[in-house]
Amino acid sequence: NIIQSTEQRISQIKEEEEAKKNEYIDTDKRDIVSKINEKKSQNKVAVIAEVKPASPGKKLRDINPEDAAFIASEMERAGAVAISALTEPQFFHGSIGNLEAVRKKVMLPVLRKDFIINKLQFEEVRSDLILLIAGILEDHLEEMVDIAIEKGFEPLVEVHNENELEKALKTKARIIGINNRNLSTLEIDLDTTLKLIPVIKEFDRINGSHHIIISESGMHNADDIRKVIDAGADAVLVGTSIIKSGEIYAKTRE
Ligand code: IGP
Repeated sequence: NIIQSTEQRISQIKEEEEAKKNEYIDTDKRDIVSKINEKKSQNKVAVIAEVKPASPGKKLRDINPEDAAFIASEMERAGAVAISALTEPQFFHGSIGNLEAVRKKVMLPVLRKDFIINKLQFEEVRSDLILLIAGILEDHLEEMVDIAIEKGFEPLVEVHNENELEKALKTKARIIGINNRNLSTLEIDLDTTLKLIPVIKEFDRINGSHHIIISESGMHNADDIRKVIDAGADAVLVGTSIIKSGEIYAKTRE
């Protein structure tokens, strides 16, 4: 009857809604997962390069939007799979303007690196990926991941220990970042990546899922990178050592 057929129409609307929700991941031109897979298929290391003016207590160099755009385009030319742009102003000297300039200039996916604690921050600026730190969001993590996805961001959930990782694995995020730097002591330990990867692999094996694993922070040479890649990381995120190398930065105006 007419009510039944109307209900059918309604369930179709619901299905279409669901399909739309998942659509951005598959149709987004700036999909980091395909970028990473492309690199891996060429037997190359996938590097997410970070435009990083400073870290707490350590100024690296001033980066205005014009510099940020230039630096990012050099990173793209050098083969980075994505650009991470710091937008936190106080401790990392980042800016929304830097991210906007970067995303205008390059074709790569852009990760917003900031301390996201309130959903209003999603409205501030468009990025392809957004960092969500499990250790800060705690019980709000799952909700924030859902909102990020709904708003069209690819969440990158950052963890530093097994407890945070377990929470991350319960969310819909498909990208996990393992931060080798302890955010409270600032100490670096690459073994953090080596310790947590098997936990993710085991979870994926049991659940038939597939997470993308990114090892973040504290890598300064090829040996460091080899260590985390051999352990099973799909990509690395590097900031400081690119900036310090001066290769790209030397070309920007002083
Ligand atoms: C880059 P490094 O050691 O290469 O500069 O690290 C990146 O991992 C680091 O900047 C970072 C970060 C963060 C910054 C990782 N997680 C969270 C701000 C907020």
